[in-house]
Amino acid sequence: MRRRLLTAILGLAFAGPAFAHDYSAAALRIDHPWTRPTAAGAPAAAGYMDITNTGRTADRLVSVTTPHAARAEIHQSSMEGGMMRMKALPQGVEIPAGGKVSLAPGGLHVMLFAPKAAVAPGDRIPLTLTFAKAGKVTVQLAAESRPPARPAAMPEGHQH
Ligand SMILES: [Cu+2]
Repeated sequence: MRRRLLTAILGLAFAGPAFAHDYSAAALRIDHPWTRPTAAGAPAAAGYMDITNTGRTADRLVSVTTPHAARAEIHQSSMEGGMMRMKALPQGVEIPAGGKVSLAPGGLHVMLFAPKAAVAPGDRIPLTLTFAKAGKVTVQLAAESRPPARPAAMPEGHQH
């Protein structure tokens, strides 16, 4: 009972949509994971964040899971012949020693297929990241309405 109350209070404290939030796992820091609001029945959504490795050895983001979607994958978007394309990265993404990897619109991202519910601004979606060395860390994607990085680029969620 007491635990439930504490959880509720913490939930309120972190409810602000623009609240900067970060997580750490071993030598890794994960800054401000976010996603865009999505309508009910949307085929896909994308998740973004910065991952910094403060350690002396490289790590690797090997997989992602979420109870919010039927399936989650690590993707890379790129321009090919003037078209935005994306592919899954089954080997994941290396996080170099002392380096930072940004998952951002138009580049690397987490793809969430068949989201199970609509997402409104301010909502939080749990996402578990599995790293080769740092292990598992569950972050909350904050739903924020942000303009696309490039006006000509379609949001990742609309390309599947
Ligand atoms: Cu994608």
